[in-house]
Amino acid sequence: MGDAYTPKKSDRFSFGLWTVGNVGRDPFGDPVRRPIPPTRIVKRLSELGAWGINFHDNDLVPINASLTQRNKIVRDFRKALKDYDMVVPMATTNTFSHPVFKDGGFTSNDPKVRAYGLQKIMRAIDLGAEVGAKIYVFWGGREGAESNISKDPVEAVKRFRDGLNYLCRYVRDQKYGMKFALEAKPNEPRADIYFPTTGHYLGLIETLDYPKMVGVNPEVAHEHMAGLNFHHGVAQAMDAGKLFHIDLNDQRVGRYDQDFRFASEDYKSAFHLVKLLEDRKYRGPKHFDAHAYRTEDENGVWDFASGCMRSYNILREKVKRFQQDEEIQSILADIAAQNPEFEKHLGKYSKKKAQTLKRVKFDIDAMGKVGLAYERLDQLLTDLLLGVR
Ligand code: GCO
Ligand code: MN
Ligand code: MN
Repeated sequence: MGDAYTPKKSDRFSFGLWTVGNVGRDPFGDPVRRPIPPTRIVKRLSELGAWGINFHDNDLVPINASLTQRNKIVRDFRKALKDYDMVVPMATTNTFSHPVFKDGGFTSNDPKVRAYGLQKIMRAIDLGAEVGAKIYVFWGGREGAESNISKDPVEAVKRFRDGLNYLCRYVRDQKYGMKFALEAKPNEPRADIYFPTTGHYLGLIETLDYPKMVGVNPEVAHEHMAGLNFHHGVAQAMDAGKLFHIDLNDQRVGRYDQDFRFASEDYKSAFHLVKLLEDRKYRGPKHFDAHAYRTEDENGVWDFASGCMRSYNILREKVKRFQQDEEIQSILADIAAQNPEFEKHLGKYSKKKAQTLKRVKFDIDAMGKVGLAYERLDQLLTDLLLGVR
């Protein structure tokens, strides 16, 4: 059964144990769902057409587990992966739940906490390597402040860099062949988190000891929380060769961190994103970092998971139609039309070119009067997205 939008393994869709496993706790209310055992999550997601499952160390192994318990949990999980043909594309560490991390891991003022943070991350990296994860995500949810007098922000950046450099060397030493992906967020749980946007991380990466090992993991909701255009940020990451991973979900601007089903709120932004990923042949994991509404029981969780993947595939189909639409394509061709008379002035600088360009006469009033017909183009897109084209 199924239709053209039914997900397939080749779509490379992944979820986190913490996403479908979300129990619906919020700052005002208790859990509404019971935890789903990781092995059942693997089975159900695979049946729905997902390809990968990601986790934080403690989504799989409780923080206080003994070594024997840990090894049994990991054994059972690996068996489920094999039985249901699922992979672990990405792993990460929980450096935010335990009270020890209340003032951050990497950026805590207390060296004892920073040392424990490194130890926990190294153990989590070992766990990730054991199940084949090739991408390791760093989301510094507690790396921030409420009282900005409590930490020197330059020192915080330095500590963050020191931590990443240390761990890059650890991964190289162990020959794990992993890459790191840094995930920005402006706030929540901290009032302000360091490195609030993907662009901030792109800046940091170039200052690291092994910049080639490190890229970004942009998340729709996080950039929308900051009021930014998500697909522009993703484009910049692509341009820098740094789009190692992506967190897909949805979010209304100006709200709390909603983590809604992908494309449930803003179809148009989601279309632009899918178009960018498809046009540019992004082949990394497409990870849904979202969760079911708090109103749902476990059935609702699987409806949520199917919905994320289905919406991506519907939008991918819309991208195809957009590319095959003759009227739209002819407008785009007009927009992209070359003008050799002026192209020759652009591109690489030379002294001669600059001298020539400085003498060219431009009729800026005439140039300013030309209408660009973007209204028509955008309405055609709207017709297409709303299903009347
Ligand atoms: C959030 C974040 C997390 C991270 C996860 C992976 O807002 O809570 O998006 O879900 O993506 O910790 O490192
Ligand atoms: Mn998030
Ligand atoms: Mn995320």
